[in-house]
Amino acid sequence: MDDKLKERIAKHPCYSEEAHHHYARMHVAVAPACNIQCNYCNRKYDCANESRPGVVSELLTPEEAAQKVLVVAGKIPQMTVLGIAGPGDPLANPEKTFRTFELIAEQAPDIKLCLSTNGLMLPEYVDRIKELNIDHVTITINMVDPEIGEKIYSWVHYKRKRYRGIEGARILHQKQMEGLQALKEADILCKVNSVMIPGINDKHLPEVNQVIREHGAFLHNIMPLISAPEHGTHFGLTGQRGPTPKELKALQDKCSGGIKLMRHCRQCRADAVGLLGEDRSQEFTKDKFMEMAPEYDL
Ligand code: CLF
Ligand code: SF4
Repeated sequence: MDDKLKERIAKHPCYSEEAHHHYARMHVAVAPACNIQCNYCNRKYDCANESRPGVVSELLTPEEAAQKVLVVAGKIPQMTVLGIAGPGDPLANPEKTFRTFELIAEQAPDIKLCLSTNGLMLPEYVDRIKELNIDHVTITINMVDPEIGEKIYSWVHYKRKRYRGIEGARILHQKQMEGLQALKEADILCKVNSVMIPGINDKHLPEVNQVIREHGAFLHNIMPLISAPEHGTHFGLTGQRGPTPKELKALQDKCSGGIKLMRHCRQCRADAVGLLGEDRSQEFTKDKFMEMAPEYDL
């Protein structure tokens, strides 16, 4: 890895395993809507692409979110990264997401901006992402074969139309690949998250690993499906199980020859605050952070 690249990831706790011991990230939950339906997600909870299923985050307006970031930055100096990862898909809520990033870039220019998306709308927004200096983007890619995709996604809502089954999976796949390519061309670092779903995409993920490597992804994070019947997801209700730690490790080992694999993901909440694995979100609920800094009036 060259020095310039090292510098770009040095303070990002997800992109650099080393950094996660010293630097913290926070998420702000500003993006409630979603444009696809993953079978492992229940919309009552946070986006399960980049978070722990079954968690409900406190939704904020962009102005409240910016205020929260300023308060947290004052209290946790190691907080170097602000991510938007839900509770729905950030790019299905472009106004709210980009307004939040703009406010933060104005008020706290040292904080790195990070975005996580299912990728459906990514090709439309790569220019905007570049303009705003968002240097880290995660796409959740669970398949590169729409026949597998149709078992993972029940529908995709694209340009005012809902597509079911393989048709929806095809559109999602195409947009994810275009988005990945566009990020590479714009020189934005891209991490890919994949949810490992035994019996559905577990044998297919080495191929996903290879394809994303060829398309220039920087890091691959294979996460286990967390499927509990009480979360009310399609997979939870149909008895789809998640992988055992041993199965997950075996798959990660199998994929470890190519691009770098992330193995320290903690499946955060859409309003996570603190070091990875540390949950300080309850210290900064809306009531609390509003009181901590009434002088910030955006
Ligand atoms: Fe957040 Fe995601 Fe950015 Fe990190 S989380 S938007 S890349 S700042 Fe990190 Fe959390 Fe794992 Fe995500 S540990 S769930 S990989
Ligand atoms: Fe749920 Fe996220 Fe999938 Fe949307 S992209 S259905 S919020 S897991």
